[in-house]
Amino acid sequence: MIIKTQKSIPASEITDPSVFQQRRTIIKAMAATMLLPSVNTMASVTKAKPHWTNLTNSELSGQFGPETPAEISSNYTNYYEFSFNKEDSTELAQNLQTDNWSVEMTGEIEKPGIYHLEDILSQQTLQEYIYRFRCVEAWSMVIPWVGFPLSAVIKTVKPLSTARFVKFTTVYQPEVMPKQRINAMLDWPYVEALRMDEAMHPLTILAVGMYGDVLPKQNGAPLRLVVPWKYGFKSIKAITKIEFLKRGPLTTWNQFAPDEYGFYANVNPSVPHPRWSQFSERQLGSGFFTPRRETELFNGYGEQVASLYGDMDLRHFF
Ligand SMILES: Nc1nc2c(c(=O)[nH]1)N[C@H]1C(S)=C(S)[C@@H](COP(=O)(O)O)O[C@H]1N2
Ligand SMILES: [Mo]
Repeated sequence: MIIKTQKSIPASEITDPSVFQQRRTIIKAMAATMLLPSVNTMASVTKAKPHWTNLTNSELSGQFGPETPAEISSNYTNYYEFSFNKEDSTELAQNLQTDNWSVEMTGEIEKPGIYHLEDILSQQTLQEYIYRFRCVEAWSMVIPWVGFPLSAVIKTVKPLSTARFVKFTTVYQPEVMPKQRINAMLDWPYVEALRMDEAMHPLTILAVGMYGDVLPKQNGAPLRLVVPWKYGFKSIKAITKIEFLKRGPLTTWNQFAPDEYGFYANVNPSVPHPRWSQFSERQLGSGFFTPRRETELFNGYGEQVASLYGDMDLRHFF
């Protein structure tokens, strides 16, 4: 997000000593091998090993031309629990504890409980989903996610007819997520939500990887939401809780600035953000002279999702 007011941040929050140490080690390693200290070499130091081979490509994948290079999408991230700066989470997020992950599912369902991620995954078929991704800040990417439909998990917990909204909560680890320790700006933990029919839509996936590898921690490991027709802030990272509710809950960005970040957050070039236009987008990783792309309604997924919104006034329900 582009922040309106930013409180001053104590110096101790800016660089955690262990991260500083890690950075020095990386710099030393680079110096030793005479590599240029570029973003690319930083990524190759921390990159996860290839994890999945033989993934099938989902029929929902689009033909969009070049994917955004992984070096860019994993080193330019929005992860406010770690930093308000897009480059810092690459290192800071490595401290996140993602072992033995579980997801609590509660609320209006027949089978509430705490589910181990491994058990959830053992029931799902992973596929590759090549999707456009559009941030509300007017930049975009094309990402090959690895994941499975959210609807497939929802079916296993047997929602009641009273379940009308699905709320997602990010992990709370203030010991390693520096911004969760200071009460600047946002309320923690990060929360997002979808209407039940949006959550059940086949385009809505839970991702565990990208580019055939496990998700980098800074991109939301071990489990994140991806809703390609909505602005990126809906695609919540590091999910530990999924609740099925009768009423729509408050969500992090909507609560912070309701006039700037709507609950629906459907990509829409004709509804500007109060402080900038949404008419076009900068394509991350494209050349300097590449023109901006004209933003499409529902990020180009209108054929699949427009019917979810019937004759709703998309200016009012933005
Ligand atoms: N928990 C959490 N989830 C989050 C965010 C965040 O700060 N915290 N940022 C959101 C925003 S604004 C965007 S654009 C996407 C960015 O995903 P990426 O960093 O993997 O590109 O994650 C979204 N999910
Ligand atoms: Mo975003």
